[in-house]
Amino acid sequence: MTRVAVIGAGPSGLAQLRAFQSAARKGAAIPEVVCFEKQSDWGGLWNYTWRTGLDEYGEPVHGSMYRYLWSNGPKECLEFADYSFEEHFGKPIPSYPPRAVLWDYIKGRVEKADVRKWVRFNTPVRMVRYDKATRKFTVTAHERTEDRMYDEEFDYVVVASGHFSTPNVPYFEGVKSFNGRVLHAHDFRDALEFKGKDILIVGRSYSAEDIGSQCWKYGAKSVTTSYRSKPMGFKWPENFEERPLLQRLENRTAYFADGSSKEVDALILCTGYQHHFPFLPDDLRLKTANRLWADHLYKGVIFDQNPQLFYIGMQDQFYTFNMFDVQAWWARDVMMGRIELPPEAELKANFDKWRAREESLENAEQMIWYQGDYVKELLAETDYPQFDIEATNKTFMEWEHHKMEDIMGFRDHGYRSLMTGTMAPKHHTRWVEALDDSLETYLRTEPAEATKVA
Ligand code: FAD
Ligand code: NA7
Repeated sequence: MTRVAVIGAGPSGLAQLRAFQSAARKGAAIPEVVCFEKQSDWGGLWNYTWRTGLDEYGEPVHGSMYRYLWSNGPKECLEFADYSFEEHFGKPIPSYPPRAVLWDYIKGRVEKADVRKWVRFNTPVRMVRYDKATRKFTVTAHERTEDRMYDEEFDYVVVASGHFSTPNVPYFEGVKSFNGRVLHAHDFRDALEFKGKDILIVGRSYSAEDIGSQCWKYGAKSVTTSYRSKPMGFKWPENFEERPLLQRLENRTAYFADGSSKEVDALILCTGYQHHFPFLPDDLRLKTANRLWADHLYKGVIFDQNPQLFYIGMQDQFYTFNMFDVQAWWARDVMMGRIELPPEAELKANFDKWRAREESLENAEQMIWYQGDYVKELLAETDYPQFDIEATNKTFMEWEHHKMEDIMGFRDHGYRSLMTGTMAPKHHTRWVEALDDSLETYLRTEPAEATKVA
């Protein structure tokens, strides 16, 4: 029997499990699927952990998510086409759910699909090898609760281990003797730690924007962000500012490229992540920067040096959950022989076309249409439920517009579901005032006393 190994049970790996289960439900004979997950539960980054550094088994902690995180884009743009928010929650909910609500939604679909039995938890993959003669992979896995390592053979491997977990940590002069706290976004957990403090953030992307906004919301005295390329350019509140790149630190003073300086209590490096696959040898390992068209992936999914190896969710992301789904459905159909791969030259030409267009992109709007078009290309080739990509793009445009209008208020907006047509209700509490991010509080239709935690 054909065997498929899926590495990781985050949104990407779960998309792969659901893709196979959906084919089975429609009567197809599917391969045996084994999913290896190093954490004790599924959901990937959405499964919050308080741990940082190493976990209880000495493994690097995967989680980069923090408390009070609310979706940074409208839920309408990531909604599964085969499992709506309304189906899961039994009612329409507002557009920017906190982490726990999204985790619940992700879990709901795979619980319904009954695929937990395919997942081996607490089991990091240590190594994958490919044998050219047998055309099989050997996966070495480590079951941590019994501390047992074993090998198994597979015909296909799907890498869905995420790429926002291993931090990129640049060096800044003087950081060794800085007299405050220094951390990377990966280890950030609770904004209340920075209440009353002057914080400095390096970076200008999602983590910088969101961790900065969080710290501000939870009472930081001031937030200074420092950019390498260009400012984020939002209309920040009074005690929130952007400065050019940090040059050096001396005791508690930070010096910037424009010659200015500021006393700060903490330095949070929001400097991105590395695609890091310590369990893959040279001939199977994806090496790419975080970009919309990743290197070495035909159709954004198949490894260019081995068509039995797939990578899901390795792009930089505007689209997330439903893009992973479309990729997983597509990969499934290749593995099941439903999609016949075109000759290599054609795949290469397709790759070059997307790469050339990627290199011409100038702004977020173009990037969103680009990723939308990519999703559309794969969607047309599978039986994943069709959904309106143009309308999704337009929702992203509204989101961008709302952010430019009011960076601390954009999450108060609601959007129409592209899957059910229902308009999202307004949340009972403005985001800046909603300090309790629990699922129970979010799903209430009225504000409650419990919205105050600090
Ligand atoms: P992950 O969620 O990272 O899951 C990968 C899984 O693989 C994990 O469970 C991990 O334990 C497992 N794994 C890793 N290595 C191994 C191994 N060797 N063996 C076995 N298992 C392994 N997206 C949005 O749409 N909206 C948001 O608001 C949003 N906010 C974000 C906030 C933060 C701080 C970060 C870091 C990302 C955010 N994202 C957001 C993007 C996020 O990447 C996706 O939503 C999604 O989690 C990606 O899914 P994934 O399955 O590809 O990766
Ligand atoms: P991103 O989106 O990869 O952004 C990384 C940021 O780090 C970006 O602004 C970079 O600056 C900056 N960076 C990287 N190296 C340096 C150095 N050496 N000096 C200064 N600045 C640097 O990562 P994020 O963590 O923000 O977002 C990842 C995901 O988490 C995302 O999908 C969200 O949904 C949540 P640049 O822009 O190149 O000038």
